[in-house]
Amino acid sequence: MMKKLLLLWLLLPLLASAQSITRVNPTNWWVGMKDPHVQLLVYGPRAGSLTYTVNYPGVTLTKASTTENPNYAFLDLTIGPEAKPGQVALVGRGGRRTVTQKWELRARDNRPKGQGVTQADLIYLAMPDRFANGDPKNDKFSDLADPNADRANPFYRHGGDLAGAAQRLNYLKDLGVTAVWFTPVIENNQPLTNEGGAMRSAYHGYGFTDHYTVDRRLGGNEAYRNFVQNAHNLGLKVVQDAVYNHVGINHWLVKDLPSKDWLHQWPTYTNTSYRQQPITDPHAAQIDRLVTTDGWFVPFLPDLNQQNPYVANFLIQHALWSVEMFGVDAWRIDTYMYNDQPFMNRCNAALLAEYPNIHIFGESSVTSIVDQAYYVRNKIDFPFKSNQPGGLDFVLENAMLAGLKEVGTPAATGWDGGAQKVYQALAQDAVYQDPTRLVTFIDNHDHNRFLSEVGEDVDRFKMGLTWLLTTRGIPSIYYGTEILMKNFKDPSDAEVRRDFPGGFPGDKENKFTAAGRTTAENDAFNFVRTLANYRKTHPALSSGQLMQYLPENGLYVYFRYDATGTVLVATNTTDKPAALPTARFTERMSGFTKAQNVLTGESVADLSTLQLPAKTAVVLELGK
Ligand SMILES: [Ca+2]
Ligand SMILES: [Ca+2]
Repeated sequence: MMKKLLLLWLLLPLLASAQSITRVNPTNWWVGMKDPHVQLLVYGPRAGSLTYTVNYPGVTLTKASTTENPNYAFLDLTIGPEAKPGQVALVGRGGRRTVTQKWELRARDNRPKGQGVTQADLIYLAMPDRFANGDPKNDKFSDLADPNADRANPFYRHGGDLAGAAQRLNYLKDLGVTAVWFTPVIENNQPLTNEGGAMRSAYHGYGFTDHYTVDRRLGGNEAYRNFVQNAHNLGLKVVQDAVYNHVGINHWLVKDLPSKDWLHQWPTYTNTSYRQQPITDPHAAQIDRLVTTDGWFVPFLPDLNQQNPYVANFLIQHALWSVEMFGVDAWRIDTYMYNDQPFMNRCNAALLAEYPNIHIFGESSVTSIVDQAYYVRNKIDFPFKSNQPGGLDFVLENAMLAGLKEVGTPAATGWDGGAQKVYQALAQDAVYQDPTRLVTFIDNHDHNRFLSEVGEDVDRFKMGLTWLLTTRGIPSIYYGTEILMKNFKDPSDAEVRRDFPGGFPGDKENKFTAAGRTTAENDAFNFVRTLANYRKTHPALSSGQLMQYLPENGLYVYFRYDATGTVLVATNTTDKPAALPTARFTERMSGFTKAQNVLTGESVADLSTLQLPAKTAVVLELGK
């Protein structure tokens, strides 16, 4: 017995240093992908010191590479057309030791995926932690870096999850929503971090710690797959929120970096300046560009070096894997302008090659048309040409909010006042290859809630929603806007990320039902529902052309039209009723003799003069 123990004691250091494989990313792949190549990131104690072979029909190991960290190997595989689904054995040999790791090749399923979103869609943005809690058992886990959940604390997790959201899909469908976009669902096993003097959880989801795991507090991979399937069954699409720019400081790759240049390293901590101009400025200094793109977003979100080819492959493959595994339809990209733009083009091209209909729209929080155009397919002679099909339209959001704040004031009739701001933003659409692919919005999880932005003025609120749901672009609304949720980001962004009332066990009010909403909330909900459902069935709004007329005297008129119909939107931004002769609009109105008010259902028998109530946008379907 003593001898055996002694032997074990002598062997222990050898066993501890034995090579092994503990992770392979991607965690699986598929046969029959258009691009037959995949690069496996293989991790484990001294996994990089093994010599690898793969003996599987149709699968070829074309290259094995290592980095300065002996715990990593990178295996380039080619999956030939003859390869069948099954368990591929990755065999690593080192001295007398042989390590075998199984890695799965699956058959592709024929469920819908990568369907894309167009102007025919209405996207609903929700934070899953704050929307609905379907499973209180997964609210918190004691083995995670942040073991807390507490709805009384605005900065902690509140327990919302994918099961809860799935239970509300019928609510969204009834509202007229056609696509759901969640803030990221991928694991954020981050500790509480000090932001602005308060300890905060990563409930927003923007600090990934394991790309291949959906956060178990949201229900994990299975719940996400189920959510997408349930959404598809109801005819709704799903948008995934992707983050390439950074990861969480607790990401397993960051804890044992494959190479120092996996991240952007600076002599001392360097934050991004958050400045947009150095990227497009032809006069910019190189250092200003570098700080914008390679500076860290915040100290606990390390900035990825996408010029490192292993990093690039890791991120691109994860994007493909996510669409194939979960069946998502569109791809929203966080902090688009802080990424390496040639990398972004490669990533977009890879997604579009595999899923030609998928829509990709990034977040570039900019204030000028030129800067916004830079990050999408454009017609400007920039030295770098983006291939991104869409983007979030921050410029139009700014214009709408600024214009709406002047509605009902003397400024509404000023030279650049009120609706002029919206008109002028849209008048510059010539810079885009296709402005209809921009995703439009009037609030989101990072901005003040829309109702508060417009001074809780319901007329302005309805006018803004009317513009959003009838002008060009793919509209998106932020959860709770339809039930008059309000607040400024004061004292913090938690104020615009409050729980949806009725989504959580024990809630006193349930605003998912008409009975649980106040009269005013039902009025807002029904307003959105009417327009959202109308645009679903009227191609003039969902795919028609836009023609806008120069606003005059605070009155702004535009048309959406195609061969099947014409919709007129006339906005009176002044505080007095107006009678607007229509002779000026003959180019679009000729031949039409009557109209139906889409919002009120009223018939309009005389189109020669439009009667426009104060502070109101009238939507008319023209008839002959
Ligand atoms: Ca939960
Ligand atoms: Ca960056």
